[in-house]
Amino acid sequence: MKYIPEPFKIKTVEPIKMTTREYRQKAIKEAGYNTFLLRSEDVYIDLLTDSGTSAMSDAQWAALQMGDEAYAGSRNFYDLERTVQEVFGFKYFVPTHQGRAAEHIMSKLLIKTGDYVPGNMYFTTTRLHQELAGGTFIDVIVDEAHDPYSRHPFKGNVDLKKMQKLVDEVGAERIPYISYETCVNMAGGQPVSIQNARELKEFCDKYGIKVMLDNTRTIENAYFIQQREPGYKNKSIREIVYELCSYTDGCTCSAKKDGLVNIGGFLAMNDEEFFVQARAQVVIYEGLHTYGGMAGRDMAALAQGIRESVATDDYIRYRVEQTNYLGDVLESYGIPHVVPHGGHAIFLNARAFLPHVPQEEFPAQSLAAEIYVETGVRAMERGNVSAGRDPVTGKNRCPKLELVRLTIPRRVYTQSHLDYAAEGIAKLYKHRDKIGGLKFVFEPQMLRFFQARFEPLPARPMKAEEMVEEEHLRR
Ligand code: P71
Repeated sequence: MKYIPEPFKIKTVEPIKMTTREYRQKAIKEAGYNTFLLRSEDVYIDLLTDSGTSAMSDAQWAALQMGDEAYAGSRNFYDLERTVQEVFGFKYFVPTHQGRAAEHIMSKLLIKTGDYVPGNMYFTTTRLHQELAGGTFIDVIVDEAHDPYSRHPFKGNVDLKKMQKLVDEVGAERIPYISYETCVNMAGGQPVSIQNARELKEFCDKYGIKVMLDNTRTIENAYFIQQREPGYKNKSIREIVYELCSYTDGCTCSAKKDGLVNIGGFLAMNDEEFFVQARAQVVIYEGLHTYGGMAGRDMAALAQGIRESVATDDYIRYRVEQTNYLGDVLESYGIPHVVPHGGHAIFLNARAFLPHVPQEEFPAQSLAAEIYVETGVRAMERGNVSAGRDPVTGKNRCPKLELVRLTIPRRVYTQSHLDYAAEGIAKLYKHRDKIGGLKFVFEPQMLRFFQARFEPLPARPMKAEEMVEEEHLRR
């Protein structure tokens, strides 16, 4: 069978609203052409993010009822701690309310002013916390990751030559750790290989650099390893996850993704001293170290979610293949997007979709707004607006990847929802020459993409050479 049918049936439904084009035109204008500022009730199919948007299982809803809401020493904490230890293999566990809180604590503790923090591509919140702690982020992902059409099977891998260059230039003592992300979000949900993890760990051990995993999408990454890496076909997802984590010294995690819950996160590590310090920080910023910003019931649902994510391989196969399905349908319409397809989302290539809109006029932001007007589907910009300004030069960073992310919430939408989204985007593609760029009317200083507001600029006619460039980009 080409596509994997849902390994569950639907027990509770939530009605969603169809709106008219006129209604959506008004709504997006009021939202300053920023899909983050739309009201969710005005959205038909919400592909903004896979973060905190999962449908929980009946066992997770039952677990909620078993929440022990004691201020200290909740039994759900001990259950969650044991689950994290068993599934990911780290010795120590510190709960936080979500991923960026774990990043905040880790960055504060490990980074000193003037340090460098390499990573396999930036993530917005991760890099910001590194910068706020006085560090500088250095991209050490393989070059293929910046090419939307490279078919490299592990576009998330770290390029060890880039690591060596950084060590030679700044000295290992100024590199406290590497932030190593699984299924690299900003690269299009692209996985790392076990071999790369193993080699990276050997390299870092030689220089006394910690490998800190961004564990947000490790379950999805394990599925790609099972499918693509020699020697892993007969290993279970659970075994692969455990082995991958064994090549790292600890992790931050936004549990709102692969953890199958609506809120939650954690920090985990093998180093006792780091653990003691992290536990001391969590009580300042999050809450007591036995809840870290989560309610007892949230921890119960998360422990159950983690167990479900690795209990059988059926769930994750369906999950990643559903994303692949959307990519294949878009491909059949000739819509330019990042390949190979990622685990959690399909990323449209806005530079190729709108070659007549210069990157300084935010083509991906504009495309996300137009997709909403055309279809009622909400997507997210992942391009020049997300990348922000360079703190030194103050210039827009203009990343190579100018993308619109169609993100699939876990266990929420059916194949027909995805067919509808793809068909609408194909319709928009036919009159894409009518779409213009945007200009800022309100630009927040940090993480500007969340609250920025824009106004439309007139569409410039598409020139013949831009059409050619677009053909080239699609190859
Ligand atoms: C996503 C999110 C949520 C988000 C965050 C920032 C801008 C837009 C959307 C969150 C991640 C993530 C990775 C790899 C850490 C976090 C922060 N992703 N690492 O993709 O993808 O976790 O949101 O729980 O604080 O929509 P947090």
